[in-house]
Amino acid sequence: MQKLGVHGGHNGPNLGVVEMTVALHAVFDSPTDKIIYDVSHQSYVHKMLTGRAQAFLDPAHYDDVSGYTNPKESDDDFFSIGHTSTSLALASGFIKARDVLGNHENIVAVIGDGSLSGGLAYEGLNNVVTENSNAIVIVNDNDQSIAKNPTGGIYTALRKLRESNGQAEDNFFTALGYEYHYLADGNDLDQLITLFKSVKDTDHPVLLHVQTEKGHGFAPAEANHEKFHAGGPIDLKTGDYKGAGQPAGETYDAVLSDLVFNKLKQDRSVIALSSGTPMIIFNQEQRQADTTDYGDLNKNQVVHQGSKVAIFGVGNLLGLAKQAAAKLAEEGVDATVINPRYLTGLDTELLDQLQADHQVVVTLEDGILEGGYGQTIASYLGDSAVRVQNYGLQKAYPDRYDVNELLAQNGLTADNIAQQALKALN
Ligand SMILES: Cc1ncc(C[n+]2csc(CCOP(=O)(O)OP(=O)(O)O)c2C)c(N)n1
Repeated sequence: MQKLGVHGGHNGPNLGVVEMTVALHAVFDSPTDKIIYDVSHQSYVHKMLTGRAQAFLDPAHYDDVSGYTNPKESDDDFFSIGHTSTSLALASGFIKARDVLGNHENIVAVIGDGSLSGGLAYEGLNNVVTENSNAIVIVNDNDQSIAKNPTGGIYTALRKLRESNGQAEDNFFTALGYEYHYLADGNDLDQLITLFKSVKDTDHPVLLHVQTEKGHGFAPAEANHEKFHAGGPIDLKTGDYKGAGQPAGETYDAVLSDLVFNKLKQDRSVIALSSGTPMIIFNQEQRQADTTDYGDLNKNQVVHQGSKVAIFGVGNLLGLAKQAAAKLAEEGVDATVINPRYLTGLDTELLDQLQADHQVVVTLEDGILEGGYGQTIASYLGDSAVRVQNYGLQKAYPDRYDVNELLAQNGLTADNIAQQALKALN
C-alpha cells in the first residue's frame, strides 16, 4: 500500500487477489508448476512471493520491477504480457508442451471476468479442454472489468452462477467439458487453499470460478472499483489521487475526448468503441455526416509564422517545438512552428514555400528516427539549399524509462534544438 501511495499502479486488481496469490504459492510449486496471469496487471503479490519483495518495500527499489510479469525478472514469470484474454491460449501451449515431454507439473491460468470478453479467451477455453489433461483455469470473477461489465452474454451466465452459488443449470463451463467448482468467498485464504489442494495434480481440465472483491481491504477502492482499477499516487488516508505526473497543457487524449463528447451530445446515433485505451473509431456513415473537410488531407497547420528556422513538432512534441522556438526568440530568431497533423503524406506546397525564406528546417518526433517522419521531410528537401535537422529516437528497446530522460538522451531538449539550429544558421 505504501508503494501504491507514492508510485501508483493497478490498485484494485492486485488488492483483489492477495489471498488468491498467497494460496496459489502455498499449494503449488512455482516455477515447476506454472502460474500464468492474464494481463498480469495483478501480479504484484506474486512478485513479492517470488524474490522481489524489496521492490515493494524499499522506495530505492520501487522501479526494479515492472508492473507486469517479465521472464527477465524471475523464473516464476513466463511471459511479458499486458494484453487481456491471452492466459488460456498461453496455458494451452504449456499444457501441450508438458504432455509432449511426458512431464506432470500443474498448469494454472488466472483470468479475470473482464478479460473473458476477449475473443482469444474463447479459443483458449476450447484448446485447454481439448488437451484433456491437467489444467486448472481460475476465473477471478469480481464482476468488474476496468469499467462495469455489460449485461448479456457471458456476464449474465457468470451472474447466474454467482447467484446460485455455482448451481445454475446452464453452466457454460461444464458444457465445454470442465470440472467446475465455485467459491463465493474468494478472499478467504483458508477456503482458497482447501480448494486449490483439492484440484492439485488433477488429470483433466478443471475450472475454478472464484468470486473476489476488486480493491479488497482498501475502503476507497472497495467503494469505487473503476476509479481504483489503476492510477497514479494516492493519498492513502482520503483515497484521493494526488494527480502528480499529469502532462501540462493540452493533450491529444483531451482534444480527442472533447471532440467525441461534443459529437455524442449532438447526435445520439454516434457510437464510440474503446478497449480501455484511448482509441476511437468512427464508422463510414458518421464520417459522411461529419463536417470535417477531408479534402484537407496532408495540410499542415502553421501554428506560428516566422522566418529562417521552421520547426515541425510531431504529435506530442508540438509542445517541445514551441519551447525550442521560444529559446530561439531569446536569440532574436523568430522561428516558424508547424503541427504536421499527418504522419504520412507531406504538405509539399508548404515545404516549397518554406524554401523561399527559411534556411533551417527542424523535425521533432517521439518515434524511431530511422525511416521516420523527419526523414521523409529530409528526402523531399534533399535537393534544396535548406538544411534539415531531424530529431527522434535511436532504435532500441528501452525498458521502464523516464520519457524526458530518453528524449534528452536523443537530443530532444529545447536548449539543444535551439542551439543546433543557431549553429546551422551561422
Ligand atoms: C487487448 C486488450 N484490450 C484492452 C485492455 C485494457 N484492459 C486492461 S485490464 C482489462 C480488464 C480488466 O478486467 P479483469 O480481467 O476482470 O481483471 P480485474 O482488473 O478486474 O482483476 C482491460 C480491458 C488490454 N490490456 N488489452
